[in-house]
Amino acid sequence: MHAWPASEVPALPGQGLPLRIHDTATGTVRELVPEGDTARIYVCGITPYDATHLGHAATYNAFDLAQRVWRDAGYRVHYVQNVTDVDDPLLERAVATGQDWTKLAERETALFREDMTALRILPPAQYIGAVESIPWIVPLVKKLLASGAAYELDGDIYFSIEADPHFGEVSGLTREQMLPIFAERGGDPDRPGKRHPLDALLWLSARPGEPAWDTELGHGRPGWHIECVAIALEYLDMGFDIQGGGSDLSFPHHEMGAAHAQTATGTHPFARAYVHAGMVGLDGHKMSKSRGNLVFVSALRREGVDPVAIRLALLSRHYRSDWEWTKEVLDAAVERLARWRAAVSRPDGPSAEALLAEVRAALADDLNAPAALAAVDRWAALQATEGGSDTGAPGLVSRTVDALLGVAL
Ligand code: 5CA
Ligand code: ZN
Repeated sequence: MHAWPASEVPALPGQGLPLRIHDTATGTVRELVPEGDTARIYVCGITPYDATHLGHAATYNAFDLAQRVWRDAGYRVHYVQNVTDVDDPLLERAVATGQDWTKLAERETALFREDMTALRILPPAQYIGAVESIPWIVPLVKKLLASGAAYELDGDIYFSIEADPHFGEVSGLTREQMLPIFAERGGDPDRPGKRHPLDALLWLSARPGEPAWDTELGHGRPGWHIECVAIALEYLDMGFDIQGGGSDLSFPHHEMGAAHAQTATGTHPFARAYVHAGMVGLDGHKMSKSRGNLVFVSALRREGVDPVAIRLALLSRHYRSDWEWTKEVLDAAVERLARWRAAVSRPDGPSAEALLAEVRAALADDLNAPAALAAVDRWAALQATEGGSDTGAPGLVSRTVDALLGVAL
C-alpha cells in the first residue's frame, strides 16, 4: 500500500555524528554504525482499528529522529513499516461496530497517513499490509515446518521456541517472566497440545465468520509476529540495523519475530539493535486502544492545535521514558513554539553554529530530544535578551530544527 508524502529535509552545513542508541537486547547505549552507505530500519506499524493516539505518535517520532540523525551523518536510510491490517483486535472491533473489517482498516490507515504527514514524520520506503505479505509468509512457514521448528495443532501452525537457541535474548526475560506477559499480549499459553506454553501462532486455520486465504498452508490467515518477519526479510534482509517499536513490543512480538527469522534463515541476528520507545500514558494508565484512555492526533488537529506544537510536545520527553500526556505538556509546547518562531523571525541574531553542534550531539546521544530543545531554548533566550548581528543565524536555526527535529518554524 502507499505511504504518505515526505516533507523536505533541508541540508545542513558540515556533517552529523554517528548514532549511539539503546539496544534492549544488550541493555546498553552503543554506537550503531550501518554497514555500507545505507542504514536499514523496520518499525512496527499500527493495527488500524482506531485513530492514531499520542502514544503511537511518540513512538513514530522517536524513530523519525533516528532517521534524521543518520541522514545528517551522510547515510541513506531504508525504512520499512507494516500495517497489521488483519488481526484479532481489528476483526473484533469490526464485528463489535458492525463494520466491514477492510473498510475499517482502510479508513484508519488513511487517517494515520494524514496524522504522520501533519507531524512531518518521514515516510517509509515500503509501507506494507499484513494481507499483502501473505505470499512471503507462506514459504517462511513452510520452511519452519520442514525443519521441525514449526508444528500443526488442529489445523493451526505454531512456532516451537525451543528451535532457536537465541530465544530470550531480545527481551532478556526468563521463561517464568515471559508467561504472564505472553498471556496478556495476544498469546495462548494454556492451549492444550502445544509443545511449550510460549509457542506462538504462525498461521491460524479459518475461523467461522473471519477472513481467510487459500494457501499451501491451508485456508486461514497469518499470525502476528511472522507478518513483520516476512516484510522485514523481503525488503531489508537479516542483520538490519534497528527493529523498532514501543516497549510493549519487546516481548513477545520482537522476541518471537527474531526467533522466527533466525530459525528460518539459520543466521543471527535478525536485527543489530532492538530499540523501544517508552509508553505514553493518560490519567495514570498507558494509552491504549483496549483501555480507551486516548488522545487522538486527529482530534487535536481538528481543535485547531498546530501539529508543529504536537510534535514539540512529543519531543519534550525522552523517547525511552514512560510519560503522561497532560494539557500542561501541550501548553508548554505551544508557548515554546511561539518563542522559537519570534526568535527566528528577526533579520539577525547570535551565531547559531554552536547550536547546530549541540543539537547534533544531543540527538546522536540516544536521541536526546529534550537536550536538543534546551539548546534551542538557550539560543532563543539569547536572541530575546542580547540579540546578535549574524544575519545567517535565524535561517540556520530554522533549518537545524527542521532537518533534525522535524519542526517547521
Ligand atoms: N501492529 C502492531 C505492531 S506490528 C501494533 O502494535 N500496533 S499498535 O497500533 O498497537 O501500536 C503501534 C505502535 O505504537 C507500536 O510500536 C506500539 O508499541 C506503539 N504504542 C502503542 N501504544 C503506545 C503508547 N501508549 N505509548 C507509546 N507507544 C505506543
Ligand atoms: Zn510488528
